[in-house]
Amino acid sequence: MSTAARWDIFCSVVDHFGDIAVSWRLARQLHAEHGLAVRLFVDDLATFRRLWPGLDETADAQRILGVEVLRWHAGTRFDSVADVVVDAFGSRTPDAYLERMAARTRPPVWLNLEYLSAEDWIEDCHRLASPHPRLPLTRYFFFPGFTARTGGVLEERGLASLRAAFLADAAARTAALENWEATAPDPDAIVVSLFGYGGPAVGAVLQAWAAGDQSVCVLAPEGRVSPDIARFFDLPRVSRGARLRRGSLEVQVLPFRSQDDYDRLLWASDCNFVRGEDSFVRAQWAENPFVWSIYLQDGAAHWPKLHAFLDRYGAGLEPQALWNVREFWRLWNRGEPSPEILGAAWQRFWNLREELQAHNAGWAANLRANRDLATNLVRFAIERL
Ligand code: TRH
Repeated sequence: MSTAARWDIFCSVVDHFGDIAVSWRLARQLHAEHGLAVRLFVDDLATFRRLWPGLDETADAQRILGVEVLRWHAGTRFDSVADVVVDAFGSRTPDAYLERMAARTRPPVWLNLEYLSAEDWIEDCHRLASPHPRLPLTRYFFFPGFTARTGGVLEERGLASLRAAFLADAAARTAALENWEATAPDPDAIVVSLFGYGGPAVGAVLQAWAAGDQSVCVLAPEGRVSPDIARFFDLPRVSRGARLRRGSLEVQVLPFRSQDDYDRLLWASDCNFVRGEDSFVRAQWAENPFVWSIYLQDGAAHWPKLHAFLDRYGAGLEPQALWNVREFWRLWNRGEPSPEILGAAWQRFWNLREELQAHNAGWAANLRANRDLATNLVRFAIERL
């Protein structure tokens, strides 16, 4: 084992799934691909269990896929510190732990894993050192991102081959949809996976699809969009198993499944509506046309982030094509309530599907050239030990 063999990741779940989604993916990968002993401290096992149904919500300590998962609360006692310590997304390493870090002759490498962004400034802040105000410790900013001057994004080794094998095997698609409890969509339907934060744009796009000429089959895991689906179909609520039709539209409400299952849902769909951070990245690895619901931030800080991504991602597209993508994404994130406006923008977006599919393959190849986030973190840590 190397001197950077023991890693502790602290994950405080702020809301939704993104914090634990990324922390868990990272922890698994550090152990499976880099042979590291990883402890994942999490303050919300109930949310974690949604992504990993085998997890025991009541256990203070459990080992999953070789990762030691520990419940983290105010009374957590730390018997040891690791060689590398990661604060995921603003999680604060507890003071008692920091004191122990500082007491070591050679303090651990301490990393602040930041949120993903395509903005230029992150390249300047990536890898910057920030001294602790009191203790002899330095924390380094580590920014995931889309360029070679950032930490990259998470991608497990072999993911591309898994996807290629899935796409080459029609039976695998059928099996995946069955596993999601979905019934086979009409063969000529556009299959859309729908994951988002909900709001008036959901009803508007459903209306546009229902009124359109082309069949659309929406596969929607239960969650924030469910009330909007129910409202559209004049129902008090919808839950998994619901099959609803209006005009050219079919909506299937699915269960919420594991992260690995979710990848297969993205691969099996023609177009993916995703959100936040982790599903957004997975849609990029899926390479199908995708639409991003960005996580809303105070002071509308999410808009520059959305456009920064589109500027980078769309650099290789024809200007008119990029305009069409930007317009649909902008209206979707604005919560555009008019089915006519949103439907027309969707049509312009969907007319680009072949161009986008080809473009996304190139985009994924470029991301891969930056190396994956876990490998970049490991290299950075080794340099500093
Ligand atoms: O849940 P999110 O909205 O998380 C957000 C973002 O990360 C945001 O940036 C952050 O600030 C906020 O949390 C606190 O979206 P995200 O990041 O896509 O995470 C969702 C995870 O859920 C992702 O790993 C995919 C997974 N998932 C499943 O495992 N099964 C499912 O059925 C579905 C629909 C999703």
